[in-house]
Amino acid sequence: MKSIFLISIISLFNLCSSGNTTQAQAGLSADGTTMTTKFKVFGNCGMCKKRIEKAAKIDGVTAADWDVDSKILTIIFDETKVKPSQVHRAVAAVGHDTEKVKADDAVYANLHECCQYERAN
Ligand SMILES: [Cu+2]
Repeated sequence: MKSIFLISIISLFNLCSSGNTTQAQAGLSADGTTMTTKFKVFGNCGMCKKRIEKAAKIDGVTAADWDVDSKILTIIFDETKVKPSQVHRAVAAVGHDTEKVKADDAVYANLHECCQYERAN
């Protein structure tokens, strides 16, 4: 009975320590090329979410998730293949301003009415 108790304590400890390791390495995979980054992309709705995520998935981007409430786009990408600045440009190209790249006015004007988010100017 005592050994079972000991084993469960040990496995509990292992669980905790593996959790800490994962946290310490956040953003960098074991091979050292996959990175995670987040940046703001302006938009309004679920249609924007689909458009933004589709545009963000350029070559080298393995995952893209845009949050409607926070307007934060999270991308997982291979840093040997693509730079975040390219993703900013790709998202702006479909009409959505990012925190670094502004979309073309004509492309913005072509967005669905409900997708025309408020712009600073
Ligand atoms: Cu929309």
